[in-house]
Amino acid sequence: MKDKILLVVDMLYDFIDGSMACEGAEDAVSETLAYIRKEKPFPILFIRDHHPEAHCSFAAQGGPWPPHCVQGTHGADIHEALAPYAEPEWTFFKGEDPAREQYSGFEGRSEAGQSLSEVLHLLEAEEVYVAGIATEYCVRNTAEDLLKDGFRVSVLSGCLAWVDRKGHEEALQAMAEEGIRIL
Ligand code: VGL
Ligand code: ZN
Repeated sequence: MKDKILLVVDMLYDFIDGSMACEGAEDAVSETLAYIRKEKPFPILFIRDHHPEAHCSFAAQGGPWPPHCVQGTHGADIHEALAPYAEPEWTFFKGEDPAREQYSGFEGRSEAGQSLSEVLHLLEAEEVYVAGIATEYCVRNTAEDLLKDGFRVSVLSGCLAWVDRKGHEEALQAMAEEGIRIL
């Protein structure tokens, strides 16, 4: 049987206990770790929000968010429980252009310059399991792009955290209607 491919979206300190701490984040990390130990997915791909200091999404530049996931800071790091699973060839950085908001992991690039779509096609992926933060933003945008790119998408609802609970529930509902499996 083919291995399960897991995509872990933005499980970074600023979204867990930092400037944009999301509701449910600690549980999302421990549930993701439990999923990894139980299901042994392979490979595990990671998305990392990775902003320059004066990014357009920050309030000082007129954006909606406090500064977060600034390149080179602790807040931009993957949670230490998950970091050992992150391989450079399967880690995609997004939000590096100071002038563009990028919620979808599809806009990210690995160190070697590959996109998530490129790597998933090379892996001959059919289905992708998704865990991450925040449900309403990066998780939803990434899951929708996966679906548009032809993959079956299963979102692990126990492995999510959110900015706003109502927004989280609405996003789950919308994804389900679009054909994304909510597990
Ligand atoms: C995200 C807000 C700002 C996300 C990233 O990854 O969901 N949300 N930057
Ligand atoms: Zn961001």
